[in-house]
Amino acid sequence: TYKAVIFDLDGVITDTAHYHYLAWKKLAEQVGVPFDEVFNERLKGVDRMGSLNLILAQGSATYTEEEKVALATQKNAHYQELISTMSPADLLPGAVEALDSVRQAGLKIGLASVSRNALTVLTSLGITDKFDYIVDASKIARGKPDPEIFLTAAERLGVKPEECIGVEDAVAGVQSIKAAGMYAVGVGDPAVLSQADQVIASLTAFSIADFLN
Ligand code: B16
Ligand code: MG
Repeated sequence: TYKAVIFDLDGVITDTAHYHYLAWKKLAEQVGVPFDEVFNERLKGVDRMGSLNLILAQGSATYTEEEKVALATQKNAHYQELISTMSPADLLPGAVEALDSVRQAGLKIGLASVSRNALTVLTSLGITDKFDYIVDASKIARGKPDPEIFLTAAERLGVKPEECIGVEDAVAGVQSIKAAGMYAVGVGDPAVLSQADQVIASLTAFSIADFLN
């Protein structure tokens, strides 16, 4: 029996994934490395410094730790500018309905986002109080694909990993859910998210009834 659903934020509940893409693209152009939507898939669900390292590895230049922190800070400033006008209108189709249906079915709801901007985004979307527990980057040591973030959410919700359903749009995120021993619902392209137990195109197709017995 499933007792909780743990949602990713970026790319599942709202399309900040696109804003991350735009901010990284600007940075990639600035440092002169190639960057496109295909490469961007590899950054989804990966934390800020991890993403920067993947981008810089596309070029031959080397950077000091200090220079890297400056670049990451610059990307984040641009990202924050892009998300500053977000509102409930930026909720992806089916997101609120999915959260409310899980609540109605009596299951707990967790959030597992490696974004340090997660709380700001949730506040702008007006959905912070829909979650029983929120795990963001400040609460964990290892990002996705490590299972730590999903395992922490389960533990704080008071449920076992095998009683959880994880919902993710990123390859690294699906890997994190599976490594945690949970059922993985992928949101997006089945070819990209082949490691998920089930793939849906968007949360409008999420049906908690399928998991109840
Ligand atoms: P920040 P999620 C992740 O959020 C994004 O998918 C990923 O692209 C981003 O680099 C990461 O957050 C860090 O975000 O720079 O705001 O700390 O998908 O786990 O909700
Ligand atoms: Mg995501």
